[in-house]
Amino acid sequence: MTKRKKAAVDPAVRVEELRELIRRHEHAYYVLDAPEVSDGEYDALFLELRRIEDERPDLLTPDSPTQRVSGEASDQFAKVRHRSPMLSLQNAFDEAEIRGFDKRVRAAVGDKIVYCAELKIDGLAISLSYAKGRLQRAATRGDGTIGEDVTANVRTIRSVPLAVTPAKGLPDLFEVRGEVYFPIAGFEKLNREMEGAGKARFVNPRNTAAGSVRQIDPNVTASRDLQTFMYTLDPAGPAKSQWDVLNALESMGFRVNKNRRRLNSIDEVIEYHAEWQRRRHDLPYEIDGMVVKVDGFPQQLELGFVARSPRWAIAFKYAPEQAETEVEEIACYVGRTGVLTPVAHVNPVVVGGVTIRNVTMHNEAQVNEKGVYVGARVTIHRAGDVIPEIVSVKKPKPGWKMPANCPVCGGDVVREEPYIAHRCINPFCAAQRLERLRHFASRGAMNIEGLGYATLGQVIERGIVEDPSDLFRMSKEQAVELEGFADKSAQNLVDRIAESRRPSLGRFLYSLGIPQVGEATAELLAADFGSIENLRGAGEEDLRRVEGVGPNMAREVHMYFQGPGGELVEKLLAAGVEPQAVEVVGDGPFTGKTFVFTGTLETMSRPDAEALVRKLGGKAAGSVSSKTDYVVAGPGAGSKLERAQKLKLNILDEEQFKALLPT
Ligand code: 1X8
Repeated sequence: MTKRKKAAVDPAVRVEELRELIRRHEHAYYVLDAPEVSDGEYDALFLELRRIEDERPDLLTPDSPTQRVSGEASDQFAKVRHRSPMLSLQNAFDEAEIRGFDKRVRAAVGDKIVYCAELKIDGLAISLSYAKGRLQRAATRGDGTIGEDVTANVRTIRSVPLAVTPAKGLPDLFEVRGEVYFPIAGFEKLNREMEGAGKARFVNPRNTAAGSVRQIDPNVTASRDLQTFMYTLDPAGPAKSQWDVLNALESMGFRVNKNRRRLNSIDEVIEYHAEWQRRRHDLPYEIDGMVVKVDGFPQQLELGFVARSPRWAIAFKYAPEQAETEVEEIACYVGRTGVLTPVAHVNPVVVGGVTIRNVTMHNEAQVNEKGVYVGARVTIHRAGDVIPEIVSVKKPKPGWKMPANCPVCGGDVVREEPYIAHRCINPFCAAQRLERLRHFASRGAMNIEGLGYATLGQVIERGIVEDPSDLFRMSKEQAVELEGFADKSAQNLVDRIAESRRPSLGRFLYSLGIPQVGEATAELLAADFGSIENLRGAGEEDLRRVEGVGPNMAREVHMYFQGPGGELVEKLLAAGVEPQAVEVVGDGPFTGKTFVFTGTLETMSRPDAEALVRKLGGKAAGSVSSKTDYVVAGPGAGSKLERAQKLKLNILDEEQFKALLPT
């Protein structure tokens, strides 16, 4: 589109035009997140500008958009003195402390207070010096008085304007301050690249942002997708409040965080802080609190400073989500299927407001990928209700090995290819038995209240219970002998077990603990097969037809019912457990009708036909009785057909069955 055929245009005019356009598009793209042109159009403008500048070096200026990457390496950062010290903030960690701040403020300047609340970005503070609207220098905070000159690097950050039109009333020289940060998505992408290249992961976005800004080679900084939020203007010019400053910065083209609010009381501040505590994980960057400032400059002036902190501002922090600690032991936990899970016991630390003592890892391979060992110093991350995780190890060392014997029963531990997991293969392992029982009784399964580890441990130890079916035979006399039980509680326990006897088929299936079958799969299987009899009779092929069931799962389910699992089901049914066949909610053309299929069908599988019946409101049963409404018989039909004929039931062939289906 931009062919170089512009003889009529004065290059000196054209470069200015191009710079203007490119700046506008960069601002729209990097600051406003609202691009006005395609990447291709932007690239074309950029290329045209670079070509003119190559031909006419006399037209090149340091604030040209082409000059973001200097390519020049500085091996050390020069020290620079800030125009005015870069302040640090006092912290408030809870409501009492923020109320204390409010009290001090009101004692000093009276009750008519407006607060300006802004998100506290977990980044790196920088100061940008402008002279007549041009970026002269960028510096890190350093000790607050003297920082490091990182101009070459900061110039590569696209949301930092190299040239601005100063707001009215600003002097020739002014400084803009704010935060450089690493967006979470970019951080994760970088870590994927590091992993792909076999290099160590970066620990967190904050450190990585700091490292990226302090790179020797600006090209590295340029490759890192850093971002900025600015919040201070010094001097502030005609602005009369922090709120004014933020708006002035925004209109000069700086990137300013939109999540800000002016609030009239500390209660509102606390509420706003709580709101962002809930929402913080929806943000594409990390925050570690909220900065609360007295909004009006006259009041800020009156409040003044203590040491290096303003008395008119405070950081109202959230619980840190990362902490360093030491691994004291790597133990193994045995699950209900015998899978061994490595657990790092660590020196207790508070992460994300919760004390962490144990961190679970997936398997041996993961322990070694991370290089975790006893004595390692590790960084733990825990965000929101997310499970804690070791994100990095100080001096990683691979070589940790799963024990060769189960830590609970001493049985053999093996790794069955293709699975990564190691398993204790002793089916009588006490740990597995306990976990299977606990799973059976759990909320999503049979939902038997009051059957926790302590009670189950006792009933196993006393030989009252070996498998779940034994629970239904436990007497009140046996229960009352258990530690912590008396007459009434023993009766309660027995009653609650009895009450659990009629679970839905889905819950029942889930409670069995079939390998790979979680709650969702259990429901799928229940909906498709409708009864435990149908499911037990299903072949691998039938199982694979269920949406969401893959070949591995089909094999596991099939094998489960062929082996000891089938026996357990028998025992449970014999003990009086009655899984409730799936009833279709709502009405359909087959509502109230029971079908039995026998023999082979030509155009559909039996499970599919049965699923269809259920979908249309009917029941698909496994055996013929006088309650059966229709028997659909195909070639090879045997005893079921005979019985149906004896009972004078409605017998259909496949064609007749299909004629009943709605079109
Ligand atoms: C630090 C930060 C401030 C703000 C946001 N994020 C930070 N990390 C803000 O005021 N919006 S102020 C500040 C400081 O003064 N040390």
